[in-house]
Amino acid sequence: MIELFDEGLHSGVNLALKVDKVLYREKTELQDLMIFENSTFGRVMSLDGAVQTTEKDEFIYHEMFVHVPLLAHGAVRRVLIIGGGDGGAARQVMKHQNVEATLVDIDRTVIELSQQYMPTISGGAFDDPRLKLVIADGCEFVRQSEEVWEVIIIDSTDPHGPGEVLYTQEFYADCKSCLAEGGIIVTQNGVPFVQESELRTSYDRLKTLFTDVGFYLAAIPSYVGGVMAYGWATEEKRHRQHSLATLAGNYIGSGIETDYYTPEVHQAAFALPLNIQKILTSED
Ligand code: AG3
Repeated sequence: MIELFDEGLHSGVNLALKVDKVLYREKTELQDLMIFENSTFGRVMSLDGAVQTTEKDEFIYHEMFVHVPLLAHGAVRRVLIIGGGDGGAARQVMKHQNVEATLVDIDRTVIELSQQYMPTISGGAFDDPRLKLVIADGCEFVRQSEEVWEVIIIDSTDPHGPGEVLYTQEFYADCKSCLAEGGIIVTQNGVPFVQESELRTSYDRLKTLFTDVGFYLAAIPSYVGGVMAYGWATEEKRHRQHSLATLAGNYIGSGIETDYYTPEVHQAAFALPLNIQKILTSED
């Protein structure tokens, strides 16, 4: 009998993945976590029935999450990652020399199991002395922290369950107070085609707080429904207007190696198709 992982994240469309082998399954006090093997995606991690990351396509998600803000900013020394317990974003951040990061995740189990079952995703980032790990509620952390960071990456689950608070106005405001001058916040903002209202809600909330708010796109094969949107919020408009030459200079200067990111892809990712623009501007 073929076992199927049936995502059920959205009401009208379901992602079904063949489960070749279940490697781990546990309901922690926080989340229902499963790691299984699939012939297309390699090892897959799901939380509360939603695919979080897979060995084969995580590079797209994490490269775009990290290198777009870091290379747009151009002078990042300190990065804060909220969530991201699989270590994928951390690994991309660690590619940048002279950058240190703090990763705050609420669930230690996610970190431990990712390292055990999907070690290529963090690729040793958790052993890097430049990465500081904090097990805590991201909301509490930014509310209380007096430190500042040039880039804050909100690598959360979708806005249901424990991740929901990471989409509130209060949380965004607390993040803003942890941003260095000219800093950038990037968020995981779902797949617009199937999560219209989530995109619009984040946009409206961020707009009340930041001068420049936008989204950029990438298609993540294991996220059903088309391209996903990353939120972008900053007081420094110029970070979104760099020429290709500037981005290429920053990319080459950083010395990082990538498999998806290029300066051209970076620039193009900010072009929003009309249907997505309309989600942001419609009056209802
Ligand atoms: N965070 C994003 C999960 C999005 C899930 N959505 C979906 N399957 N459509 C994942 C954490 C990766 N570091």
